[in-house]
Amino acid sequence: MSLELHGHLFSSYTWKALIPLYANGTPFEFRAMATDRPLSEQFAGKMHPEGHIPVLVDGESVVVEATSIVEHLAVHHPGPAPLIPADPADAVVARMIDRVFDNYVMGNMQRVVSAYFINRDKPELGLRDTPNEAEIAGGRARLRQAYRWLDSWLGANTLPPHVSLVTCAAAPSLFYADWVERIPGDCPRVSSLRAELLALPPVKRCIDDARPYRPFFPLGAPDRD
Ligand SMILES: N[C@@H](CCC(=O)N[C@@H](CS)C(=O)NCC(=O)O)C(=O)O
Repeated sequence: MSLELHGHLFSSYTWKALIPLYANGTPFEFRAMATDRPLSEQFAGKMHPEGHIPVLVDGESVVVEATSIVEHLAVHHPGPAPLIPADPADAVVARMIDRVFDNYVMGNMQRVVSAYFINRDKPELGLRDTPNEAEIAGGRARLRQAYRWLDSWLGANTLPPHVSLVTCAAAPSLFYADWVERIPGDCPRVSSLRAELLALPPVKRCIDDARPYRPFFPLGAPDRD
């Protein structure tokens, strides 16, 4: 049965779906979205309720939402990477931390990036002459709040072994969030986690494949990572 992932190599949520595929050596075809026309006019955009990527097509099944793609892969294409912890109580914690990374790290990183676009739902329309400073300040403040919460949580809890749902959520969100608002020195556990994640082979592959697109990062990509 054929497996297709529709997305873009620079898209953080596409990485979230690529990481488990790479970690388990799952064969699939990557379908790159065109960036010069609305996503809503392309296959993946028509499949998702709000026209987002990634979208996984597994035979007759269309799976939207990156977390659900990871869950789908765990059930239908299992491999050596323990995507969802076997212990139900540990799985609940992994899902909770997945939500924290998506809602409060990825979400606030995207909030800042979106402040540079004319229309956040239509990135193909290009960048604003003047970014929305209130949105940038608000997103950055929330990121600092999320880093502090995570640092404290990591001090009292242990993450599941890599590569899990948490890895898939944490790697792209911390990768890009740190470009938007650097992880402060008083959050050493979050900094260490980011470094550890970036060194994992499936994450490194996402980072390297996305390198050619760095000039498109609206804030300017830093000269590191
Ligand atoms: N809740 C979605 C969010 C996906 C998302 O925000 N994708 C971004 C790319 S990283 C997107 O499609 N942006 C294009 C747009 O909003 O038109 C998920 O978890 O898959």
